Amino acid sequence: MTHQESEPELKRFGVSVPEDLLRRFDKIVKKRGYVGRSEAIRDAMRGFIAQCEWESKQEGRLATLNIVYRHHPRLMSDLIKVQHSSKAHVISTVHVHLTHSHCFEALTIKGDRDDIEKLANRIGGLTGIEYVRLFVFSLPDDEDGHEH
Ligand code: NI
Repeated sequence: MTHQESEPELKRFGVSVPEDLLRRFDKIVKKRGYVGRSEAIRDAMRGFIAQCEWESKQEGRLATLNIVYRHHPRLMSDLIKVQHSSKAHVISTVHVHLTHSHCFEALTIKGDRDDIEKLANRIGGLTGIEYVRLFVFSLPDDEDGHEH
């Protein structure tokens, strides 16, 4: 019986890279103690693939949106309206009264990527918002809560 993690068949391929890039790569290969370039390239490819797959995934996204604004009753009411009408869910809000006139908020948002981006853009477009920064994470499949 072979173990499921038995050696997969290896394919060889040629790669052309600038000398400087190879030199910098080799330095890291040595520093990190890889057996050789091949092992380091396999590792880099796995990381690259995982990143690309996560980036293209639409569902199960978690994001933080940081905003700074000059508080005003009109803006406060707009902020609430926009959040209530969004398909993405704001699951927590941390509010900090920054100065006499300014507030900082960190919103944690869950939803599909497009819905999160739409919400961030709508908030960013409100009059009185002075700073917006969105950071989107991907959730690993096993923590998605549902399967497809
Ligand atoms: Ni405030």
